[in-house]
Amino acid sequence: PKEDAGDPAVVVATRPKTKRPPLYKVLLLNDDYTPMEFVVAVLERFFGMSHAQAFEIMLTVHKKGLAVVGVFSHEIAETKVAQVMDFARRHQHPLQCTMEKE
Ligand code: NFA
Repeated sequence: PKEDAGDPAVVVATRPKTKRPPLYKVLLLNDDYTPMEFVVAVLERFFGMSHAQAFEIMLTVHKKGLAVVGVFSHEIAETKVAQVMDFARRHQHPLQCTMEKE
């Protein structure tokens, strides 16, 4: 059988690898204590949502337990999570925000 190991006559076709970076979903989790208006404010402030959009997503989190609030590069997702967690902590609300690889 013909082998290509080191055979200078064999050329293997290659394609340039355009490896896209992995994306991360940022998730907001429901809890019993964080006020609805606070969650809406978070979604407006850190995720650029309109008030109507933010209210809709807040209700989804409230009813379903969680929702994806955005998809970002690893660095941006980490920043969003840190911003939300810090903002919630400063206001003494137990709101949780996490990220997971898409
Ligand atoms: N469940 C909270 C309440 O009834 C509202 C909430 C929504 C909290 C979304 C966290 C996330 N006050």
